[in-house]
Amino acid sequence: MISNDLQDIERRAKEELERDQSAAELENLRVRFLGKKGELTAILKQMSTLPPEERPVVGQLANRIRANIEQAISARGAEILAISAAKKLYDEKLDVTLPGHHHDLGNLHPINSVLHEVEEIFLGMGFSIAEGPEVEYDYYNFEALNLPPDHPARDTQDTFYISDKVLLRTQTSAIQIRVMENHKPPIRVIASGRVYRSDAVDATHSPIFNQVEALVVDKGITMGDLIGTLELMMKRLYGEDAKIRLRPHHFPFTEPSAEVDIQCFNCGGKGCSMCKGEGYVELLGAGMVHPKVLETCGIDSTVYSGFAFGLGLERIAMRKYGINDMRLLYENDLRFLEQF
Ligand code: 2NL
Repeated sequence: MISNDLQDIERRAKEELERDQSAAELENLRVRFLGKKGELTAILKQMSTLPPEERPVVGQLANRIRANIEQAISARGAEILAISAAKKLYDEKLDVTLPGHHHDLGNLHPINSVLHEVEEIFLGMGFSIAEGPEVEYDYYNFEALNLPPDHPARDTQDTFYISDKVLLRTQTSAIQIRVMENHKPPIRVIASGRVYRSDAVDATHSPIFNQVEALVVDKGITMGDLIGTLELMMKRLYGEDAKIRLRPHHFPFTEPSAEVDIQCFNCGGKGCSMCKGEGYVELLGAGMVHPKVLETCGIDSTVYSGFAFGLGLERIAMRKYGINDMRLLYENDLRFLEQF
């Protein structure tokens, strides 16, 4: 019976509608039941097999069922839309009263922060920054710096040799030699980086440490320029009250040479336990560039003169921040590093 088939279609369509969850599923259902190739159309095609008097009745029934199904689909469509809108609202709800996420901010390592300070001071005086290799030729590290092959500072006890001619640089001076080789005076550079010495680790020694060196070469450079530059640097680093003194010393690459001390902050020069009764604390080594070093780099020492000094960043950082054991600087313990 066609009319039974029609009612069966309506019943199944409504049943399926209840299960459908999305607009796409609904459209699929509409096509299957009401589309040109759908079930309802297929049944209407059988109308011609009916006796003529039954056709209008079945036709009306078919139209009513089509209208019912269409109406049910659009009602279900509205329902699905409302459900998905409600779900979206729920999913996207934002609680503006929740506390924010906390991100820990990193900060500079005390060695880097002192390095940046020194760099800023010298950039402000028109210096450039030079770099060089940590694996270096013996020539740049020693020979060009007036350290002959039998000099005690080249002792294998202190230097990590890689081969006869190659080593881990023991001082950043090697960088400055390369600068003098490649540039004509006037020269104003600072060079910094890791240097290596075969030292045992203790509170004031490490086989790897960091140096900064400054080098100035020009006509008429004197000891006065060296002292003025050192005083300015120390006042910037430690405050206007910083007082320095120079003691005669010896380095093979400078003549004259000096060790530079800073007056003890704790006792103001009277002598206390912090400066071991000295009133001063050693900070760095300095001097006028040895004429032999200038000549080796192709600079005429009768026309040009220069000064140089070198300092250990660890020592400066330890003084500045009151750190009493160098090892703390290398252990990367956050409880320590977060204090700076
Ligand atoms: C220290 C302090 C120093 C220099 C480094 C230097 C560099 C050139 C020429 C001459 Cl290219 N001197 N650097 C000078 C004096 C001291 O370092 O205690 N070193 C062992």
